[in-house]
Amino acid sequence: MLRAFDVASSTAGTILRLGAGLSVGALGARPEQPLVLYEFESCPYCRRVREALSILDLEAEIRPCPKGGHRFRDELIARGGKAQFPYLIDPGTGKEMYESADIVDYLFSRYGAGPAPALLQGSLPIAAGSLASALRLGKGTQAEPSRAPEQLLELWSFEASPFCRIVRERLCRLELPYRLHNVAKGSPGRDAFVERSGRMQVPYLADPNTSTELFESADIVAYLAGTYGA
Ligand SMILES: N[C@@H](CCC(=O)N[C@@H](CS)C(=O)NCC(=O)O)C(=O)O
Repeated sequence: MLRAFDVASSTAGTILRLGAGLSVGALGARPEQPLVLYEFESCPYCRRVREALSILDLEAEIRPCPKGGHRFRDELIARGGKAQFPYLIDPGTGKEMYESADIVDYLFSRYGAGPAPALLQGSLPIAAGSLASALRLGKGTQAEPSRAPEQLLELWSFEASPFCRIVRERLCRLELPYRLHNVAKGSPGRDAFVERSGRMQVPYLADPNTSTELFESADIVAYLAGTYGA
């Protein structure tokens, strides 16, 4: 029953956002180095940026900053001067910035082939994203005690997937940093992913710390809680 509500409320969030981040759009140049994003899952401004990453088929190192957490929040305050999310770093160009609208514009101008779609612009994505997060009853908001991994975890995902969201929420709450491989519909990265994992299904987690790789959101969530939850 709980699981059914979990999936239904996550799916409702995707519908509220009209499927943003389901498919890739027109792509431009690729980053020289992976992007870095400080964010937390339930933040509607962060969601808008994650949607852009999926549409533009961009990978990023995610540094989760849930409320009450310190692992990356403190790092961001030291770096950028304030606890405001999202914050993007593009190591290949040296650009760093707050403000989701500016980040989305930057990503589309640098790595897209035209302006950001209307779906990501203005206040509507923020209103709909806030409602979507409310339906999730605050999951992906508050930090939980956890052990820090030595090496980055890796997650194959795309923003609109209800099952991927459930996993990203848990990674967020446990403040577990990960390399986000976006493989939305139409992603050129899908072939390489299938070659590695054996089938086209996300979420898929790889944890180099324990040499574990697994499908299935419920199994991944249980694995993360059991391995890194304190
Ligand atoms: N105008 C900013 C607003 C960002 C914003 O208000 N983010 C909230 C989270 S949704 C925040 O950083 N709150 C501080 C905190 O969580 O401690 C943007 O579009 O990026």
